[in-house]
Amino acid sequence: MPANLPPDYFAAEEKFRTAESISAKIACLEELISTVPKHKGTDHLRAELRRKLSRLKSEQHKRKSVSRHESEYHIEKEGSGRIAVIGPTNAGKSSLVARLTHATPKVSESPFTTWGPTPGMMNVKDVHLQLIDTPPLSKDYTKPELFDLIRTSDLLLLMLDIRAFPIQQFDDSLEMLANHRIVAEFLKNKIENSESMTIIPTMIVINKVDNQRLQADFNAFCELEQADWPVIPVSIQNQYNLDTMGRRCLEMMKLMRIFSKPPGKEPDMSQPYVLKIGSTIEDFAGKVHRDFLNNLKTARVWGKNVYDGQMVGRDHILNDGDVVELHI
Ligand SMILES: Nc1nc2c(ncn2[C@@H]2O[C@H](COP(=O)(O)OP(=O)(O)OP(=O)(O)O)[C@@H](O)[C@H]2O)c(=O)[nH]1
Ligand SMILES: [Mg+2]
Repeated sequence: MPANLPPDYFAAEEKFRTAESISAKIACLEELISTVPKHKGTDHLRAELRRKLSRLKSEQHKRKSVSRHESEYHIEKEGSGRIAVIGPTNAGKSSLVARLTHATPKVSESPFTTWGPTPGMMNVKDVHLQLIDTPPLSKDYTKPELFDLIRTSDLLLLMLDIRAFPIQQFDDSLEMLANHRIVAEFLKNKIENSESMTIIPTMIVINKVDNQRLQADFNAFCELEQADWPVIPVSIQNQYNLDTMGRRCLEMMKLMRIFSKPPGKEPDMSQPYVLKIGSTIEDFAGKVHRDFLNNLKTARVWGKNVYDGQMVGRDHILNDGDVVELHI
């Protein structure tokens, strides 16, 4: 018997899919279960959702009971990817996280202000990315757990202060990472034994480029270093280049946004599905719902490399910003 699910179900499912913490997931799943009509055709689905709910609840319980012993560096992954903001003291790491998220890490002109990590959520073109403030990379003392946290990140923002010997800061930071077997992706062709290393995409963010003179210093830094790696000048104080930096984060994480259009309706442009660049219609269908993946007959796409509303097959490769209508 077909499930005949109401539109409320798909809206609630979307909320569940994008919920960012265990407690939010539990609340959304409870709402989702309440939208499923009770009849023979939905028995299986309701049982499956209830199983999922009980798994989430026991996970939440487990975390609560161990959290007192857990390191503060053990942070739950949320959003479409994790970015660690790392670098020497006073570079502006906490300022960046405070500016781009709702988190409120302490910012101060005195060195060694931050002693633990603080996660926040950054919104880039409606994609939610976890941005984590971290204590300074310091040769004198850095907790080993910081490197564990770095290893779990999808992207590193190595932040340096243009006014505080950035070349030295750059070399020292990369050396400290290498000592913990972590290598910026742009260096991967220059190292031996890369199999035993954790290689992570890394963008160098040069902060405090507040004026023209400091912009000239930034240009000189790039020239001296012959920078052929991802680097961007920013000023958190003046909000200079922060939007561009966010967009480059998405590019470096190889993420793209795909919008779903129900047949006969306008697409929902406020909530993209986030997929890896190179994903296909089939990957998208799998993200939307297993039913779409299993029963997909055809799809129509509006966007790049297609005519408006062009019919495409399962293996059509999507582009960032495409709108897709799935037909089952
Ligand atoms: N001029 C200028 N100052 C900035 C800018 N961004 C941050 N600062 C200042 O730099 C100082 C250090 O900022 P924080 O964000 O605390 O630096 P941090 O990297 O978190 O430092 P630690 O926690 O010690 O590692 C503060 O006084 C900030 O106000 C900027 O764009 N321009
Ligand atoms: Mg700080």
